[in-house]
Amino acid sequence: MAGYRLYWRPGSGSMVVEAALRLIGADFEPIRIDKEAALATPRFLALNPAGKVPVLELPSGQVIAESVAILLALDETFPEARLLPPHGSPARNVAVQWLIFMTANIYADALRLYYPSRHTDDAAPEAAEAIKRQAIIDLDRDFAQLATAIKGPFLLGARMTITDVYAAMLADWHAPAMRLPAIATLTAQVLENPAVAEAWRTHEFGGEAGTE
Ligand SMILES: N[C@@H](CCC(=O)N[C@@H](CS)C(=O)NCC(=O)O)C(=O)O
Repeated sequence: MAGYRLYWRPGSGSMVVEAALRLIGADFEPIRIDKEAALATPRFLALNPAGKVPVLELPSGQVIAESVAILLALDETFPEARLLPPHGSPARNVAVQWLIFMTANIYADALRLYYPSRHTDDAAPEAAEAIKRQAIIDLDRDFAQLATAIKGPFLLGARMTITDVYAAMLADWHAPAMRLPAIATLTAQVLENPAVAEAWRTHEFGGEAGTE
C-alpha cells in the first residue's frame, strides 16, 4: 500500500480525517462506504469492532479508529503540518482539551440525536423523542461552552488547527450552533482553507446530510 487508506461515509466524522490528510498533503486512498450494513460485516468489524467510521489504515498496516486518536496519530507523524500546536506548548493543551471535549460531549450528543433508539430500551416513539429533545438541549449547552473558549476567529486566535475543523464539522450537524457568532465565524474561516473545503465537499457537508 502506497499511503494511507481512509474508510469514510458521506456526512460522517471521517470528514475531519480527510481534511487532516489533505492539510498534511499525505497520499491516501479513500474507501467509501455507502451502505450502513457494510459497517457490520466481519471484514469491517475486523478493522473496527465498533462498526464505525472513521477508520484509518496507516502505511505500516496499523489500523486506527476514533477520530481524535487518528488526528493525534497524524499530528505525531507530521508535526511540521501543524495540525496542532507544538508539543509542550500551552496552546496544544487547550487544543487537545477541546478536541476531547467535543468528541466526548458534542459528537456523543449528536449521535443521541441521530440514533435515539440506541439510547433507550423503550420501543415507544415517545421514548426516542425524549432522547432527541435532551440531545438538543445538551448540544446547545455544549456548543455554548465551546463558543466561550474561542478567541476568534479560531479557537486559539489567528491560526487554524484541526480542532477548528472538528468544531465546524460538528456545527454542520447541528444548525442552531451557527446562531452563535463565534461558531459561525470559525466555520466560515475554516472553509476558506482549500484543503478543508475539498474534504467538506467530498463528504457532502453543508446540506441536509447530518451524520447519516
Ligand atoms: N467516537 C467515534 C464515533 C464514530 C461514529 O459514531 N461514527 C458514525 C458516523 S459519524 C458511524 O460510523 N455510525 C455508524 C453506526 O453507528 O452504525 C469517533 O470519534 O470516531
